[in-house]
Amino acid sequence: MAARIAIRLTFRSPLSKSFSSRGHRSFQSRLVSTTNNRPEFFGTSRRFMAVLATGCGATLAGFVSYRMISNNVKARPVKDSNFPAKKGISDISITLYQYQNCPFCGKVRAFLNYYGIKYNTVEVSPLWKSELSFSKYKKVPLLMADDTQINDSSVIISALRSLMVGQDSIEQILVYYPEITTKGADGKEQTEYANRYFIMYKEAIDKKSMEQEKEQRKWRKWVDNSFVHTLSPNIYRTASEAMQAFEYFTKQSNVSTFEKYSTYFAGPVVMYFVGKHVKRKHNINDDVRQAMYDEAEKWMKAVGKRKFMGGSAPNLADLAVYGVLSGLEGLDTFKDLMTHTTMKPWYNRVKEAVQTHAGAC
Ligand SMILES: N[C@@H](CCC(=O)N[C@@H](CS)C(=O)NCC(=O)O)C(=O)O
Repeated sequence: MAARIAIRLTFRSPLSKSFSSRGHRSFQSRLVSTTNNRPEFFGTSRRFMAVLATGCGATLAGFVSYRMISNNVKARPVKDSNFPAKKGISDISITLYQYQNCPFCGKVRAFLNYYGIKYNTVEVSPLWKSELSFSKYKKVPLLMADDTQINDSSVIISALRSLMVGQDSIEQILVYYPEITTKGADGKEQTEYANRYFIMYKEAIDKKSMEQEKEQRKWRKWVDNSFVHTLSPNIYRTASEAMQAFEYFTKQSNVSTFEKYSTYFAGPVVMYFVGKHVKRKHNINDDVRQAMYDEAEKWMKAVGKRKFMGGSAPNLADLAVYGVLSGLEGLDTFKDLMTHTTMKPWYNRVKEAVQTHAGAC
């Protein structure tokens, strides 16, 4: 693939120009301990690895070395002590910038609610996005942890979970999820985050936990790369479903009356075509309902006889699947999914766990 690659590490305030060599070394040893020395390439997508391998022309024997990344960004090593001391998750002020019905935002809310983490939300206006004027990144969800900005739902979840299980500060943790910008053959910039599905443990974990982590990563990735893409072609499958979704979403979102009525006819039409575009782009079967049911049953088969994929309690994959669906509850798509698949009892169990903050300690 003729791709040009630029690796850009995004450092968040207050360390915007700093980089910790020690932090990165311990990061590598942590990867080894969580992957049992198997070259799982940080859990990043094959496409990303292919781009890296081609673009850099480098042999990637297991993982991208700190040296390679730091050479690209000409990083200036700093001591770990340059990072602020760790604050516990409950001592951090968390603000989630979101659209109420965005599936990726639903994922983050499911995570925060399940663990009983306090947070504020800012509902972003989908047309003007004036609430994101401070940020170069213009997608939601975007999360502020005190003054530190975190982009991308899966990075947000992995970083916050790492904070809960480790001893590093959030600023230190974010070094482990570098932002990587690639330019594809079509000339468009794409942003990836290395390790986005990895939880960074401070201590080695046992073999059983390692297997559970691997399964969790696999299905979190499936939510982002497969399952979520079967949803919008269903939500906007027909003109009347597109209208229903538009009505339902605008009722819950930060759309002014003016915005609502100025887009009243255009909105559903645009979304109808967006649904078709997503269907084509992700090569989804013409019977989009069936395609969604099939994916849902794949998930249920993976859960098997367990109460949750996580066993007696939901893991991050359970929360992710629940999260992307939770914003659709008022729609025909959701009702059909619950009626025509075996998902409902599992869905209700996760919903109960999330609503009662069952993961709070
Ligand atoms: N990979 C990102 C995807 C986020 C995403 O695509 N969000 C959509 C809303 S659902 C968005 O902000 N799109 C840009 C827009 O609305 O202009 C994540 O997981 O957070």
